[in-house]
Amino acid sequence: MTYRIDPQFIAEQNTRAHQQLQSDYEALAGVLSRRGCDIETLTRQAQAFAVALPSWGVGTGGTRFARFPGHGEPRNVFDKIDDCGTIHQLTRVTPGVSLHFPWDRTTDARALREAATRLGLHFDAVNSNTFQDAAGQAHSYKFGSLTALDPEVRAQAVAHNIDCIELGHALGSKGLTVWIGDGANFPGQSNLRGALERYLESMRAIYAALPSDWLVFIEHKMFEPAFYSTVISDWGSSILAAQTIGERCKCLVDLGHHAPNVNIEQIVARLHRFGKLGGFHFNDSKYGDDDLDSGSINPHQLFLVFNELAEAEANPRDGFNPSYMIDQSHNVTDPIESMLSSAEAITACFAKASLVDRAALHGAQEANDTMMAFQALRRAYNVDVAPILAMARVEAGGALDVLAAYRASGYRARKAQERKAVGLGAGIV
Ligand code: LRH
Ligand code: MN
Repeated sequence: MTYRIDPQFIAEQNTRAHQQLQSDYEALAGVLSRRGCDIETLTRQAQAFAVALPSWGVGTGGTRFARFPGHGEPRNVFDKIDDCGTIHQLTRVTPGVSLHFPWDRTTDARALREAATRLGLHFDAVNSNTFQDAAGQAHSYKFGSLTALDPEVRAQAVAHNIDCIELGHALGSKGLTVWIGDGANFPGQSNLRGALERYLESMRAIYAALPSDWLVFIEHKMFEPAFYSTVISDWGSSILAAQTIGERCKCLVDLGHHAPNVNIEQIVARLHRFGKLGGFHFNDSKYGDDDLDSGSINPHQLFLVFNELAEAEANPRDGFNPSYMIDQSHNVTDPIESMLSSAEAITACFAKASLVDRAALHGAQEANDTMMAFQALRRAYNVDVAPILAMARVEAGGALDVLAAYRASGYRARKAQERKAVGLGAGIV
């Protein structure tokens, strides 16, 4: 029997700080009611919010230079699910897990699905992987996968994606995320037009295999591993491909996949306008695809993204149901602590965006009152919503202070006992 944090322990931890929370909550309720906002409504909304965890995020990540694994690293997908279950037990906002194949391949989908269900988890979109050569693979992806010149390589990559759909289907997932590293390192190396045509041909074959209630997400990325050109390098390539491939092909925005200072919230507004906003990989970055903790570098940008999502939800285009997922690499922190902190940062930006006085914002916009339009956003951004998020968690059986409860539980030390030193890495290397 693997160690789980005792719900009674969490309740005892909460009791110690509940009085302080109650008074902070009532004080905030007063501030918000003077603004015509009902704190109970916001607390319900925060409770209903959900963001999925990346299975690869509970293992220590690394770079091409090195990876420094921590104690109690997950050894396999069942350990990863256990850790995701602990994050959801404390936050109550991370019921979904996004798996990556072949990293999370299992021969017993039923057992995995049952293990997830026992932990109150379900499987969000699955991720294919044609950016690495798996053991025993017939053809290498050195010169591309879905866009490779060799039709056998393309067929192998398409077959892998269809395999991911079948495994995901057995696990109850309803989506496939396709990110490929295909591109070139030298001018002239790749025929830029031909590569896109091969991409569209391969994606059509994957789309044809999609169950009728599934979506496929195209994830664009400016560079890396290719350093001169990437086949699906930006939102423009992604939306045109998605429009060409089909109705249930949508665009996924990984916040770290853009050049520094790109206006990502405007990309969100554009993708939504054309009915192609499929989902997100939340993280943060300062330079490249750093996969740092969400909101750790530029929390205001994350808030502005959620502000556009609130606008989109208020103006739905054939339904508004984007998939929210975290995609981070935890190289120097306890991965569980990073995801606890990131889930809080993401939910906080969602709650702050719900606090924007949209009538005041739109009124100021239509009056070209620049300062008051900006202030409508800033007033919401400046609200410390921590009491709302803590109350939402406590009322849902989670932890008032997720990091304090996690550390006090000794979960990591217990897992270090249970999971004697492992060889294989569970995080991104
Ligand atoms: C590519 C990416 C993609 C995943 C990988 C782990 O940079 O964001 O979403 O497949 O990271
Ligand atoms: Mn990603």
